[in-house]
Formats: sequence, C-alpha cells, structure tokens
Amino acid sequence: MTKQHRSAGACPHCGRSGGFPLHLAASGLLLAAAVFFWWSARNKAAAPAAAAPAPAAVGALSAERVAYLLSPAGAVACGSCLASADKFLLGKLGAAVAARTRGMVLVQAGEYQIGSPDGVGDPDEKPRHAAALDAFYMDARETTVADYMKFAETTQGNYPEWAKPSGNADPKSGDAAAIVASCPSCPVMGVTHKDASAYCAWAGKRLPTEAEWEAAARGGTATAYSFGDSTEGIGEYAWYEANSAGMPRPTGTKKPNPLGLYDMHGNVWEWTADLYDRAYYESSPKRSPAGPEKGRDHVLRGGSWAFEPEALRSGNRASSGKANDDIGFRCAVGKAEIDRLAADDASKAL
Ligand SMILES: [Ca+2]
Repeated sequence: MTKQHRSAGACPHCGRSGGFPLHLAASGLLLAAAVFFWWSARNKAAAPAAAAPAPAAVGALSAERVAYLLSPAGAVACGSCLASADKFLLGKLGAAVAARTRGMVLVQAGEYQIGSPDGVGDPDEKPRHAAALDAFYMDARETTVADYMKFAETTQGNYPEWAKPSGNADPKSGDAAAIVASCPSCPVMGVTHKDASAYCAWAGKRLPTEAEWEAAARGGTATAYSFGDSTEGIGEYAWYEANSAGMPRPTGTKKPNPLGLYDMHGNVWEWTADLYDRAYYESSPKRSPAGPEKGRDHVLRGGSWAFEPEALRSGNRASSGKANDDIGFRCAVGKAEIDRLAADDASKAL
C-alpha cells in the first residue's frame, strides 16, 4: 500500500491510478491554489454571506483542477476515494488554520452597528451606524509582555523605552522592569503604534481597524458594555481604576465578552490601525471602514487600568500620538488571508 500511495498518478488514499487531481499539480503554486480554491468553495457553501471573494488569479489557476475533481470523469477515476480525499484535505486545512489562529477568535463577516446612540457617550461616537466587515480573527487576549519581548529579542529591535538593553529608562522603568520580571502574562504597555504594528506584522497579523475593534468588543451587543448598560458588576469583566491597584494585570483573568475576547474593557488601552478624526463616524464608508487618510494620532479603544468605567465603554473613542504606560494592543488578521496561507501550508504538508 505504501508504494501505491507514493506511485505517480495514483490516488493517495485508494491507490487507484489516474484521475485524482493532485498529481496534476505540477508545481507547489498550482497545488496551493487548488487547495485554496477548494477551501474557499467549502467555506462559501457553509456560509455564503461570510466568504470573501478569492483573488481572481488564484481562482483562475485552480478552477480547472477543482472542476475535474467535481466532474464525472474525476469521480470515476478516483471512485470512492473522492470522499476520503475531501476528508483528508479538510483535515490538513483545518490543522493549518488552527495552527495559524491559535489564541484567536473568529469574528464572522456581517453588518455591525457601531457608534453610540443619542444620550450615550461623546459627540465623536455619533451617529450610530452600520459597518459591513469581512470575516477576521482577533487575538482573544491583549499582547503580553512575554509575547512582545520574544519579538524584541528575536529582532533585536523595537524595544519599548522601559525595556531597552541600555537600561536608560525613565522613572517609570522601575515599575515596568518589575512587571517584566514578575508578570510575563501582563499586557505589554509603553509601545508605540509603530512598534505595535511591527509586532503584529512579525506575528503574521496586523492591528485591527477601529471598526473591527468595536464590532469585536460589542460581540453582538448594543449596550454601553458587552455585559449591559449598567456599570454594576464591571469588576467581573474589567481591570480599571477601582480594582487595578494602579497597574496592568495579567490578561484573561476577568470574564470574556460574548465572543470569548478578554479585557476588551480595561486593563490597557489598545492601539487600532486607524488614524483618529473626531468627525470620522459622521462620514465613514459603510464597507470595511479603515479610518481617515490623514491625521496626527491613532485611535485607542477600551479604556485602561487607570480609568473610570465611562472610558471603558464599547463605543468610547480616544487617541494618542505616543506610547504610554497604560497603552497596549492586540492583533487581528483577515479570514481570507488565513485561508490563503493555510492552503499554502496544507499543500506543503501533502
Ligand atoms: Ca484592553
């Protein structure tokens, strides 16, 4: 059986000669494209509204092979192993997706209501409006000190001011150094927007857009907080001024929001990809809004250990142009991007 599995042109599952489309893939690129197209087709069948369109070039490369797999000739040639081939590929792809999205939560494509209604929040949160988003994955937790220092040490760069090997830090470095030494699971703070972006790119991800961040934070809720409109009980969900004892706390130690995301309220403010414009919500595009083209500062969301509950609301918008000891971040990545990369991973594993 082993020889049959490895013989040229034979189905890798049943050993029958000819027909199985994998042997037609003369190059890794074509095979990756075929797997990607097959994976996209499955996703579209499962959730038609959620699937982002495949890149045209990839679809064109793989269409021939997918058509063969689904054709009577392909079915006859490969016979009953078609189902097992499907299962085999699905397993490979599932494993590849799981490996690339470990510690992340899938936020489905859809039309999300963001911004705050009249009577709630500040003018820059108005009006409440719809944002249509493609599916994306979001880190379940804020990026930790341990996560970030692995990046800084690997790249020998992007050190936060408090962690530079030279040790020439400001008076807050004592607190930060203590955190690094004693709390690797605390959220990293004191990183610039540029360094946060660099970390996410290093991890194969990116910062979430502001709209993605708010949609994820709300997790399908329309209330001021993902647990309701009242601040009663906020201590079960968030580290904030009244319970933090003046410092960031280990991530994921409070209750998550309905999507399974931790610390979207409090602990550290989180950088988003977008530049800040106080009037942006008045004119932002409905489809995949990504912030204004020009601006000085970047958007922060979620409040922090140093703030009162009002700042922790899902709709609250803030901004900064520099790092601070209560600003951190988490990363996101598009589902379409993950599907493409996972198809490539799976093809290499065949
Ligand atoms: Ca947070």
